[in-house]
Amino acid sequence: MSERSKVTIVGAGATGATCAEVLAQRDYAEIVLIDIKEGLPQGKALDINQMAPILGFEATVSGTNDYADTAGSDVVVITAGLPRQPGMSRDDLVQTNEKIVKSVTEQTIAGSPDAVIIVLSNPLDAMCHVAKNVSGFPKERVFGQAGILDTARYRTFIAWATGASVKDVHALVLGGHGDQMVPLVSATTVGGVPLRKLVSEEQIQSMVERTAVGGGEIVKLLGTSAWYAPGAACAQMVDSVLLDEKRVLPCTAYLEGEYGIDGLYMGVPVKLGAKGIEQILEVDLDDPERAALAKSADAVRDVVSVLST
Ligand code: 2OP
Repeated sequence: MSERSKVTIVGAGATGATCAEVLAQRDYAEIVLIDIKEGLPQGKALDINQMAPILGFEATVSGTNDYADTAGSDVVVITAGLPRQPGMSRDDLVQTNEKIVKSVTEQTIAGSPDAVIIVLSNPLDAMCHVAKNVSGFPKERVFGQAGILDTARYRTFIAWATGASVKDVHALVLGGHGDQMVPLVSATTVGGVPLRKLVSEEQIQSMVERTAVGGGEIVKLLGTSAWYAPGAACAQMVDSVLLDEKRVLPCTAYLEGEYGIDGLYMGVPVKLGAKGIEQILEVDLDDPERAALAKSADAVRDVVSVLST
């Protein structure tokens, strides 16, 4: 009987497998990769396990098509669903992915009623609503990954523009995981120095715009959605929960009045620990940022309104 925490990753596509690979290398969890496609999770799990002797971690990943094997999970990561193809917005996926997220949520919570659920499937904000409504779990235990990825894109562009280490770029992207997301320029610093002191307003605007369409830029290049950074972002959230790290990270959380938004999943900074979301933090926004966040909330509401769950 393993003493390790148990993480189930639903969907053994590129994002789910990347999340499993990054988590396996952290070496503290038992990881179950599940997919409807026979052979896919088993094959990827075997391949990741065979990295273990080379990279020096324990081989604790299993692949399955049977939800019984996921029972007793501490965290469930939902990556299942169709990815975007060129010309598609994330919102174009809503009806197909709603059915998939509904079904996998029902099947995973049956054996893992106390799990924390982390959603990655798109359209992300709406799929968080589906997972919460279907599971009936408290909002602290159902949330989504988007802000870490969006912020990582923004931080990368800033590191390139300033020639500084990406480690010293501190930033925050709020809002829905769509083209109306809100990179908070007022809260962006490089080694504590405000971004506006380092680069021109024109450069900042171009980085903000590139961040907002950052997922689409990769879809155009690859013909499908990104997976390395999304998988790693999700693993960072799993770490913070299972290691009770209390990291303050931008995550998609159910808001009930915070930021003036009620009854909607949106990206905001939260403290993540063993209980899931332990606190939602509110930062001061300037007027344009507040207006942009309201616009982003409207865009998320439009997608949520077509859900039947
Ligand atoms: C992205 O932004 C997959 O939505 C994800 O790349």
